[in-house]
Amino acid sequence: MGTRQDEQAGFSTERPRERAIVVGVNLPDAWLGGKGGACDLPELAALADTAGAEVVGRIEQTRPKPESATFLGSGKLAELKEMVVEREATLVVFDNDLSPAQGRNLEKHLEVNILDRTELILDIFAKHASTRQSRLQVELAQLQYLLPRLTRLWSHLERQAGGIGTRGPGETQLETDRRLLGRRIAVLRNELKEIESNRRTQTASRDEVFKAALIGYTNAGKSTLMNAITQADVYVKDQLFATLDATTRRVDVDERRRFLLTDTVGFIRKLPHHLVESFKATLQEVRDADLLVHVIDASAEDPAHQIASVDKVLRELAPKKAKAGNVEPLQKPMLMVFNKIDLVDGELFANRYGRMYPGALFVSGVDPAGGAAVRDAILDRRLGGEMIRTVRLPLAKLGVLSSFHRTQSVLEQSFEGDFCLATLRLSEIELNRLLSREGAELIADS
Ligand SMILES: Nc1nc2c(ncn2[C@@H]2O[C@H](COP(=O)(O)OP(=O)(O)OP(=O)(O)O)[C@@H](O)[C@H]2O)c(=O)[nH]1
Ligand SMILES: [Mg+2]
Repeated sequence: MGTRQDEQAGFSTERPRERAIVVGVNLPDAWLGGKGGACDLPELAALADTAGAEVVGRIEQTRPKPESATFLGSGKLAELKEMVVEREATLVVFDNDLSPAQGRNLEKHLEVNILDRTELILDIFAKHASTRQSRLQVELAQLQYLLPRLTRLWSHLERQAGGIGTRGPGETQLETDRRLLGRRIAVLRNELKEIESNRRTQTASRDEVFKAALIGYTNAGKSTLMNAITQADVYVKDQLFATLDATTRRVDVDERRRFLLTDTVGFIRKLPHHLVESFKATLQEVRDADLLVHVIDASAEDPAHQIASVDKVLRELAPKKAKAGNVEPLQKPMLMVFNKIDLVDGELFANRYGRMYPGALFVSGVDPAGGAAVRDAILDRRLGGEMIRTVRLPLAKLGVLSSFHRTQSVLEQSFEGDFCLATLRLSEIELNRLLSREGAELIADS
């Protein structure tokens, strides 16, 4: 694949595309403490396509648990082998994470490269990283992922140098041992720390300015909205993880109506943990934001599923102060923006999701009016201000909290006799409504 610079300059540096078969095993949700769940082959195919492969086949299986040696059962494995030969596949990609041994066994049996979802995503990140910071972050994530898998990597690279999944750390690391890898990891961490502290010094002066960050599932249209609102020239493309670096621009309507807007890396279902860890510096912009603008692709097959995936990544970003196992989302005001509304029946969609997400916007980022609506809503939030308050609510009124739950605005909740104590993120209007109409009582000191 050519780089984006090549692409923008009109060069073509394409090498023959790998021919990939995508494979997924649906497991019960609870398998291995929540690591199971249904697979998503259309999304995996989109990832493979973004990585530069041509998808030539799909295989899906439902099992109570994976086969320990080969993940797939023997019947499906035989079917896969046949498909590999028949369609001249050069690569098999699994939606599930494989253990090093499973990967090795599958490679031996199928005689093609095997990648799992994590490796594929890491590969796309490696290909899209264009700044020093994002390159270091990707390398760090790759090394951490590869460290326990070194033996498999050896055989993997002996067979095919330069294919998908072999980009990145490259041959030099191959010749090193674990100790050297460990040292490289430490060096990368230090360099990233330095970049981060420089960024902090540079942005310290921006501290009093209101900051909004565009977040959301990959390909939802964050960069499109960024460009519409700020006239920035951020890279927009119909592919996954087009954006890896945070871009911040000032929006200045007048003295009072001004804020900083940041566009950042997209999230995805099962975003590899190592990536979230290494991208903490980039994602610091999200943590620093006063307002999260959550962009959702209204034309996605299941927007609610994407919202849930984004919330899950946000929980990983939340400060670790809380008790173990705590799953609080990042405690920030959030503006929900359903984008690409031009691709769906807008009225029907807004009716349905407007009820679930009060205060949400329904826009099209490719229409200038869409950008203006989001900009004005950010300004409204900035000037209107949300607050965090604790209320005591009769149990019989618990239902009124459902809309707060849906927008991740219930920050804490506990029960006391016939009452519920809820710490909510809400506007003055919502608070007044709870107090005057729902029999809620404001708890002092909150
Ligand atoms: N029809 C339509 N297409 C849109 C809209 N907004 C964005 N797109 C298209 O959707 C694709 C993805 O847009 P991006 O702005 O790159 O999405 P992103 O959220 O920044 O994606 P990543 O950076 O890859 O995570 C592009 O092809 C856009 O042209 C919209 O409102 N309507
Ligand atoms: Mg983007």
